[in-house]
Amino acid sequence: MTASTATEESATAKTGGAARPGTNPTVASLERVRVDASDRTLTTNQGVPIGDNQNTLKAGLRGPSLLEDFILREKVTHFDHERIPERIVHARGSGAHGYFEAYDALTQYTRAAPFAEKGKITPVFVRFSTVAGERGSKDTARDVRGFAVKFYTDEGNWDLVGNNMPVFFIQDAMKFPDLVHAVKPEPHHAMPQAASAHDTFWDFVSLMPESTHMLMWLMSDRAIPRSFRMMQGFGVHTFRLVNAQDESVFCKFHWKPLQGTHSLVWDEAVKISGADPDFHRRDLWEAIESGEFPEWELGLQIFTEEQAEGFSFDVLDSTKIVPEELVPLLPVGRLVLNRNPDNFFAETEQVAFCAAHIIPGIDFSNDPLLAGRIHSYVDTQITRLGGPNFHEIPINSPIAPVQNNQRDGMHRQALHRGRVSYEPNSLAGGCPFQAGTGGFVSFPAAVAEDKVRGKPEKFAEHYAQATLFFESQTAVEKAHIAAAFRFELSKVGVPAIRERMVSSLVNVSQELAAQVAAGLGMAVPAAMPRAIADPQSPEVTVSPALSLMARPGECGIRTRQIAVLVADGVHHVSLLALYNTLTAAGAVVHFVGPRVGMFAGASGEKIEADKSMENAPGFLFDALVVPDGREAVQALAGNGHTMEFIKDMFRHCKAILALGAGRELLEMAGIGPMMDKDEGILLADGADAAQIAQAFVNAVAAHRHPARDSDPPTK
Ligand code: HDE
Repeated sequence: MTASTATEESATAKTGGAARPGTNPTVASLERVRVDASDRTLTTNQGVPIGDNQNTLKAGLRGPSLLEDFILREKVTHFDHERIPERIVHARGSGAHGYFEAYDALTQYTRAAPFAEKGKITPVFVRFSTVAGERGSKDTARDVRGFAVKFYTDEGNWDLVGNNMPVFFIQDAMKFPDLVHAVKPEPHHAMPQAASAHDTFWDFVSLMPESTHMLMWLMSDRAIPRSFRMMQGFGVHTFRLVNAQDESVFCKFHWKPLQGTHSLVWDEAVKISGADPDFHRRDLWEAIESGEFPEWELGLQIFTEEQAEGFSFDVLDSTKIVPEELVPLLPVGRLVLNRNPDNFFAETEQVAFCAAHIIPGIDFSNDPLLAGRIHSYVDTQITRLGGPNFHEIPINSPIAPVQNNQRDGMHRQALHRGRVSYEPNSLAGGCPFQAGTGGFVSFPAAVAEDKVRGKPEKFAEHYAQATLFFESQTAVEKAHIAAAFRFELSKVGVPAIRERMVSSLVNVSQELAAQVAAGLGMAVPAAMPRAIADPQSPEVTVSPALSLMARPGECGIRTRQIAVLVADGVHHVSLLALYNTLTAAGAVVHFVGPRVGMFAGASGEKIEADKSMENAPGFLFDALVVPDGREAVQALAGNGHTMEFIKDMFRHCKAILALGAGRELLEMAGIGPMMDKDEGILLADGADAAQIAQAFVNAVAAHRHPARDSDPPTK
């Protein structure tokens, strides 16, 4: 590889294909740190070639090991220090490279570089995460998901460090350590891992009515997404946009997935966490590897300070949304993730998102939760990444040139030349100069008040938007919320905590409180006293945008995982016809057998199972095909896994197609009585597989068939 092609390759790598070689100072540094194991001699960290990497240096073959073995000692010492502190929250995650493309210039509102002109491309790195679990925990825990985007803009790095829910538990950063201590494993026995279903969490939130709105989101199916690729993202806080004329508007950021918004159901999430704890991480990785690049549309809610003053809620309160019916979304661009990291540790683990990283054209609001974040992120990286120079780690280094007089510190990479490291100076011709109004200038929002600790009045209204959320859900979603409260509170050991929480829910919805109370075998308590007696009436009382099921998006079946059961004697021809239609529609079809490997079709054809019912249980798939072929059906009927496989598919409301004799397996699984009533169950003769294929595609595209949900509110 020549020097110039090496540079070009790594430029493309860093930017997901969008960089212009030669304009990116990080490219050279990346090239220096990127290591390709092929074709190289094994060396020590000092570059000394190693002759023997198998044996310790000893005094004789059976003699004692020698202290002078610097090769062994360097290797083991480095190994001893391979782990760094994990993130205190959001420890478990997955990242990918990509780009953001602006639909149009947004200069009317902001001078921020990514929105400067139509079609502008800005490289990004995105990390998705769970919040409470440790690094080695599971993906499908009930939890908030982080959705953090680092834009490598021409004017420096902008980090939009958001979540998949638009509100938060608390209104003020002062309460964040308390919240995190409450949700993390209880300190005396360090349990439970990656779960909010325990006493300390519910003790805290039931004493903090401001968290009620967020609890509704957390107990909804949004907390168990089907995929990182199928969840929304939100900036949560109100931000400011500032244009070149120094005019400012308020703004909320929304990411909408083009893959649709889909979730798991609880029983499925629990089972997946055992069979594949890496379910979401694998899904993201495999989609990108196969060229199915996930996309999101960025939408902005833009409103003026004057408008905000008239709202029934305070836009500085992160426990409140701005309903889309009040301020509609303005679509401004798209995010595409098109390259997996080369190295998980170097990139996904070492990436340092900071809520303080903003650029000219973006500014903070006075949200008191945001203020704490501006401090916290830089501070935590200093411990986590070992010092103040974490911005020099390649994944964190900006594309825009970095020039200032900060010097030294742990792990400094830059080689500053010359003797000037101060400003003003004459010895370096005054460089580097400050940019004046061309640089970042804080929006001059007026401040003239007494120093106080307290909250504005509208912050005291805690329930109107929790009610809005609940009332905007479909019946199935409401049932899932009630079931989630029931489950979580049933894990709480102290009855007074359960009761306090249900008394708070009475203020959200009598219907919800009654269902949760019934599920816990208790009477509905009196409503918790409210902090504010006569709040302003909300502008919006039902918002379809808050329901996942009301607006899942029309996304077909691309990347959907479909299990086709096989065994010796399977009717091969019908499966081939189906396979062709499903894969043409973008689905990923897996042949799943009693074991992996080759099976013989009814007419002797070979069919290979890439998965077995043992290594890939039914709940890992989005849909099921039960095959025709008498001998195969008998073999499957005799296998202990088959019934559970089918039952889980049915229980989780997924599309099922049974061909010919395969119908008997559905009957054996006890779903015979539902067969003719459920639009998610399709039956056809093996010979008619090609004809039914499109109907099956439509049934899979519906994601789920909740009419058969076993936990509706009315039963
Ligand atoms: Fe974070 N948060 N947070 N947070 N947060 C961290 O930073 C913090 C909050 C969010 O993929 C930490 O590098 C405080 C809201 C994401 O690396 C830490 C407060 C939102 C990520 C931290 C909040 C978030 C973090 C831990 C209240 C949604 C993962 C490790 C004042 C808008 C980023 C780290 C990644 C990570 C502090 C509240 C999102 C300790 C003090 C609200 C997505 O700095």
